[in-house]
Amino acid sequence: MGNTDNIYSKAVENISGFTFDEQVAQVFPDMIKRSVPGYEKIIQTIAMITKRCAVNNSNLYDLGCSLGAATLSMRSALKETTGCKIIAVDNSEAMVKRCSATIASYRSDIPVDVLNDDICNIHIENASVVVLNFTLQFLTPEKRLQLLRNIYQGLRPGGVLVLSEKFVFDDDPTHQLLIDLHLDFKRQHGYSDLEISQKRSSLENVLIADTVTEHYQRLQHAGFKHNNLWYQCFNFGSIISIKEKI
Ligand code: GEK
Repeated sequence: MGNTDNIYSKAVENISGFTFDEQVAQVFPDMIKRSVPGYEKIIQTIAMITKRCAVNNSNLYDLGCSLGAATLSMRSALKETTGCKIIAVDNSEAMVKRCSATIASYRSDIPVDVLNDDICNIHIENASVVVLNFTLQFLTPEKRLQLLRNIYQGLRPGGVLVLSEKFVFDDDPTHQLLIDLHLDFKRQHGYSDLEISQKRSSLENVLIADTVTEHYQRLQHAGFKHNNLWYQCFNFGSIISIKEKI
């Protein structure tokens, strides 16, 4: 059993900006399942996408890997391929330490490199599958396009990017309703109104969400011509982007 997230359960006078430190890493699996509607569905489906899209002798990337849930999902789907390698990257030392230990504890012949680095510094090459599962939203908006360009350049023809994000909506009533449904989801999963509001303050200016249209436009600027939502629950969802075959 993992640890329960009660980081924001007591009232704090000055809420500081959210960071992926040791305290967060300790409770992360519980936190993300209780905070992100559809998280487990997306992790499971990453295995299905991998099974269909990974090709022999290619690289797979998990950018902003946290504890490696998407890496493990991809690795479970690579049994019929040869010569594949997974590169998992996170700039939180606490996450990377735990991620490496978790990955090493499962037996597999598929190599995984876990790197403690900024995903903006990573050279993507010979990639068949790239996963950005709820990570792009934590980059400053100016860095997002360059990262997507790097990913597009490093993908093989026919390769795919799975981009999962929290969204905002231009249409006000839709935006408000989907946010309220997300808050209900968190309450249903045992978070108090105090926890919800303190977490929201800590994420302000740290998690900057875009509209689905802004994502499509940025993906197109980066080179991707084939972009579509494959999953959405309330204000969270996942886009699949395909690099054209030659
Ligand atoms: C999962 N994908 O379980 N470079 C590297 N890592 C970064 C950067 C950066 N510039 N910015 C943020 N991170 C995971 C969940 S969590 C999503 C991803 C969430 C890392 C950060 O340290 C954290 O581990 C992760 O991105 C975001 O499928 O907590 O909402």
